[in-house]
Order: sequence, then structure tokens, then C-alpha cells
Amino acid sequence: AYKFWQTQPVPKFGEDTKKVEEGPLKKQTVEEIDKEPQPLVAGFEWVTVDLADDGEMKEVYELLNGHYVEDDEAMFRFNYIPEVLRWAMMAPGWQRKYHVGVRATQSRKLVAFISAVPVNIRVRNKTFATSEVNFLCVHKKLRGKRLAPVLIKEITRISNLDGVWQGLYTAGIVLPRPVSTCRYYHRSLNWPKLHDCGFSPLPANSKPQYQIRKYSLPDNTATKGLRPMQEKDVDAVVSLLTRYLAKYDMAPEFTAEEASHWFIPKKDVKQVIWSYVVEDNDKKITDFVSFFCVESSIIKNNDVLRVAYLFYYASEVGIPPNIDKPALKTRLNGLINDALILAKRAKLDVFNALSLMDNGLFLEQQKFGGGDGQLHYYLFNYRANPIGGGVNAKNQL
Ligand code: YNC
Ligand code: MG
Repeated sequence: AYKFWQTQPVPKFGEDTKKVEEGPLKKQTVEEIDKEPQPLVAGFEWVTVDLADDGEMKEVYELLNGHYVEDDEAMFRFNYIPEVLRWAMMAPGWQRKYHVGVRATQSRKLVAFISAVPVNIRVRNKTFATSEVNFLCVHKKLRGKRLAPVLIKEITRISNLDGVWQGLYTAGIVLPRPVSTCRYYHRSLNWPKLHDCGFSPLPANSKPQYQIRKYSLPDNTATKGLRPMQEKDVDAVVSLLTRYLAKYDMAPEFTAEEASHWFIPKKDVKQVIWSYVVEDNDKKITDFVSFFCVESSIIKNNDVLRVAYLFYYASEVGIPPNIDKPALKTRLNGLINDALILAKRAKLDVFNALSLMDNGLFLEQQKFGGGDGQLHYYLFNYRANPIGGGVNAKNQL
């Protein structure tokens, strides 16, 4: 088992049962790294995809729309629209060479893809550069032919040539070896639609009207001073978020440029990210909450589910070492309830969150239910002790 992964610098199951010294597993220099990619099997060739070109973006969109991640029962498949792909893969520090495709030489058809963006990640008290790998996809007709390991080795080689030796990624499947595992939670916003498409069963002894009432929300938000985040708030949000994330064992470090990219909606394109701040009477930013939307195709009827994912949040009452836990619980319940209202207003159908950060303080009260899905977090070429609670929420994308 794990014929490929056992050759890679990742911890094996069953080793490091005692506390380990954290750090790289394997040290290399740029000189040792191959200057050219591994050859592909005859009939296929490497390409870098130009996501700034609408035609090439459409090819990536169509590959993922037809062949990317599905749920276990093949009812839904992610539908990452170009606006989301641009947001996810053209983040600060992005380079075109990290958008790696495989084409069939004759037909020119794009049949596989892998990507990465640079992320500085802190694990406990050490911060290091990583390639955050995402959108690994192989056309359904080419599955099981060991192409995925070749793509993974290529994105590793490209990273290594830039002096990046660590990787960060998530997957629904178990590989050697998760640093953390989170469960998905779902909160209905549009129960009838979720029921019609098979996402939400009608519980025994319930009726549709009871479910609709259970998940009903006020029309207006309740937190005093809540307003959409603007460019002028970036420095305040970075400061608040950095201090808030300090309590977690693993978290990304945001520059102002990154915070602006990840949190502020782009003008004149379909909105994919919603971010709000709370400004108090002294004009101080005391709280922050954000969520993004990724659609999922409903495979049986060609409709889409619009799914909100809770992204980052922070509050002055939850900053170590002076965390006021009861106040934080109250505050987060208020903020998340407002986020649900705002997501519903944006016509999103369901709100997802993971069992990470301080989500345990509001999931139940806000009527989130545990799902079947898990998300495993992985570090490449880094030995780390298990990480509880807070991990990199960005990586749920
Ligand atoms: C996966 N998701 O175990 P072993 S998540 C990593 N992540 O290797 P083949 C995976 N490895 O067990 P197929 C993986 N899925 O023999 C499978 N593998 O050691 C491993 N699905 O390769 C698997 N997207 O080519 C096995 O498999 C080997 O044809 C088998 O292709 C797999 O983006 C895949 O779920 C996933 O498109 C491409 O099934 C295909 O099945 C597919 O025979 C639907 O591969 C879409 C899907 C994955 C979403 C994601 C994160 C990927 C992270 C990759 C690892 C990055 C490491 C860090 C690199 C940078 C380092 C630096 C510096
Ligand atoms: Mg394959």
C-alpha cells in the first residue's frame, strides 16, 4: 500500500508515536533538483496553463467541472467557476509555472492539472514557506494509470527550484499522514432545495414545514457596527487576525496584500468572498468574519447548489492570553448568525464549516449538523506532532 507515498518525505503511519522534534524530513539544495520535468508517457505532454487567458481558463474549468471531487454517492461534484479559480490560484506570489497541465499531444485536449500558490505557514513557533497544492485532477478516462504521482512530483520539482521545500494540502482521503483531521458541518439556509436535491433527508417524525421553521433566519443582522470590510480595513484586520490566530498550533501568516486578495471582493466580477468587520464607536475594528462560495453541480438535474464555506474570523474578546471564553462564545454566535443571514441574502443554499478554530463554540447553537465528510490536512516534508483545533482554514478551498 502507498507505493508512491512511501517514497516521499512524509511520515509513515505508526512512526513518531512519541513527541518529535519538528522540522524538515529531508534537506536538499536547488543544485540537486532536476532542471527538466520527468517525461510523460507517449502521446502526452507538459504545458503551463495561462489562467489569464479566458480560453485556457475555460479548459481548466471544464476539466474540473467534469472530473474533480465528488461526494461518495456521486450526487454532487464541485463546480469551481473561473472567478473562484482566479481567486484561488492567482493569489499574491502566484506564478504561471505553478499552473501545470497535461495535454494529449494530438488532440491538444487538457487531461490533467495540478496547481500551487505560495503560503507562509506557522506550525507552533516555526514559520516556513510552503507550496499550497490544490486542484489535482486527472480525466476520468486516465484514472488508475499512476499519473497523479507524476503530477505531484512535477509540482514538487517546480517548488524546489524556487527554494520551497515544504508543501501543504488537504484531501478527503487518508494518506500518510494527516497532521490534523476535521469534520464537515452543514447548516441549511434553503431547506426545500437541499431536500429536493437529496442533500438533506426529512428526519423521521418531522415535516417539511418544521424543517423550514427550524432553519428560518431573521431578515437583518444584529451585531452593532457590522459592515462590509473595505480596503481601508486591511491593516486592522491583519493585526486582529494575526493576534487571534496566535492561539492555534497551525495557521497561515497574512501580509496586507494577501489579506486584501483573500478578503476583499473583486470589482465587476461575480462575488466569491464576503467579509465583514465590526467597527466600534471609537472607529476601532473589533471583529471580523468571512465566508466564500463554491458551487457544487447537482449531477442528476444539472442544477447547482451554492455552498458557503466559513473562512477566517476573529474577535478582540478571543485573543490570547486574555481569552474571555463566555464573551467569545456569545460574540461568535452573534457573528456567525449574522453571517448566516448575509449568506442567505446572497442566495446561498447551505453554510459549511469545519471542526476547526473556535467553531465548537457555535456549531450546535447555530444548528449546524455533522456531515459524512472529513478533511485531512497534510504537510509535505515536515515532521510535526499532531495538531488539534485550529488549522489553516484557507486550505478547505
Ligand atoms: C490525493 N487527493 O494514494 P499510492 S485534493 C494525494 N492526494 O498513491 P493514480 C493522491 N495523493 O497510494 P488516479 C490523491 N489521490 O500508491 C490519489 N493519490 O502511494 C495517490 N480525482 O495515482 C494515491 N482531486 O494516477 C496513489 O490515481 C496514487 O488516476 C495513484 O488520480 C488521482 O487537489 C486523482 O479528488 C486524485 O482526479 C488525480 O482520482 C484522481 O485516481 C482525480 O493511479 C477527482 O495517487 C479529483 C480529486 C484531489 C483533490 C488536492 C490536493 C492534492 C495534493 C497532492 C500532494 C501534494 C504534495 C505536496 C507537493 C509540493 C511539495 C513541495 C515543495
Ligand atoms: Mg492516472
